[in-house]
Amino acid sequence: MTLRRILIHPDPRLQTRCAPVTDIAAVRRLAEDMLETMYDAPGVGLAAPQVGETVRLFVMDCSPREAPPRPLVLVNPRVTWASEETNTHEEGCLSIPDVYEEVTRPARVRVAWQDLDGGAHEELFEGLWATCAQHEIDHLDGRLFIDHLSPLKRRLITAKMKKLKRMRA
Ligand code: K1U
Ligand code: ZN
Repeated sequence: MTLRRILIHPDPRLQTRCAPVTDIAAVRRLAEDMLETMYDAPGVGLAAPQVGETVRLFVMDCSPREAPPRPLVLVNPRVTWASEETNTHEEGCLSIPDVYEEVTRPARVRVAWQDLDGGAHEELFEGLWATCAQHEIDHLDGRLFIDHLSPLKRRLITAKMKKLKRMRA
């Protein structure tokens, strides 16, 4: 397994609507690398465009530290139902380091996806799992959590990330 470099906003690959995965065998290695990269970061989720691959795949593990790990790989995920009740959660993003802002989203979502053997799954997520799944599906649609904020906050955060990228270059 290989650690992949995580892209920092702004980057056109983070603003791209990703293509469906058609050959699941071809993304097995990518998924393994993404899980390793997510745990190493550390993070609770990671979407393929964050490592430069614009395909509809994300990984997540929002299990509490004291619980056994539950690594999930979601290929071609889609929200099939969202609750009317909302939840406001502080979000971060591995592509926008050290920025945390509150975002309001549906409190519960049902998500359908394929696993790495092509098997079909559907599950109701709540709490951090629901927030993270929606954050990651946003990534697959070229949206970042800062797109849920005011234009002024978004501009300030984008300027901060441009400066960070210049310093790192
Ligand atoms: O997609 C990403 O950039 C990953 C992101 C997912 C996420 C976090 C919080 C709310 C919604 C979505 C992260 O994992 S940021 C890092 C983080 O939240 C975290 C890191 C270590 C332990 C626990 C959480
Ligand atoms: Zn993110």
